[in-house]
Amino acid sequence: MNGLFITLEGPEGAGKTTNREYLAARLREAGLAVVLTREPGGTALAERIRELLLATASEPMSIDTELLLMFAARAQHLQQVIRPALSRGDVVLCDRFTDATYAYQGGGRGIAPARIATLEQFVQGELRPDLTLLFDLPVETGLARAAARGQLDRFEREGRAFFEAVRQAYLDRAAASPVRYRIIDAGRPLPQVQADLDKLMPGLLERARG
Ligand code: Z5A
Repeated sequence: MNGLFITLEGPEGAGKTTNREYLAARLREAGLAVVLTREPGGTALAERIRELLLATASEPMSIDTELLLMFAARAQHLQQVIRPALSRGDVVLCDRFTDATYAYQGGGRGIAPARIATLEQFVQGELRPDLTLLFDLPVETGLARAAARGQLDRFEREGRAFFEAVRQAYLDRAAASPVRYRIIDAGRPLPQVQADLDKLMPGLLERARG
């Protein structure tokens, strides 16, 4: 695979969606082909799985169902979008990927990382992101931003302890893989966050052009 696989991660309201648009625009200005996508979702079928995952239903979803649906959506997304784009040599900018599973289903729900790793290997084989941008911010700041948007989805209704565990799981993973991760302080005003992204651009361009 010749492309560059970049994932954007972080807790609620971290600004992943806002900043992936910014980053995509900068990379396209530089002449690169960029595929902008997200998880769970990214294909018609995977977006239907996303709806199941985010909706609050009358029947509680078991944590194993949640885990398996995340990977079901990911399998479809990999086959339809991510692997073909990387084979073409494109830059794939993906809003959340398997680090989110380790953070939410692992840190948040308490599923053992080894079980997640088994599914990761089954669904992805050796494919892992080349670079992961972790937008980190205090839980209360992120929740306030998410709340300001209006209706909360099934995850956003979780309590503060859940989101603290998610944030910590992300930080632990970043500490364990410092080469793959860049931690961005996302609690600052947007221009400062985007100034950090600008500083990453020369390195990204070099890697994307091989
Ligand atoms: N999930 C999971 O459990 N396991 C998995 O494996 C995967 C996902 C892949 C949906 O993800 C849910 O799926 C998610 C985890 C779970 N849980 N939740 N909730 P999602 O990525 O679609 O949903 P999200 O995390 O809730 O996204 P978000 O809240 O939209 O956050 P964001 O994309 O990082 O932020 P944003 O939309 O760019 O910004 C939020 C608001 O803040 C918006 O009004 C911005 O204008 C504002 N903003 C952004 N940056 C700033 C700064 N720097 N200052 C001030 N205001 C800002």
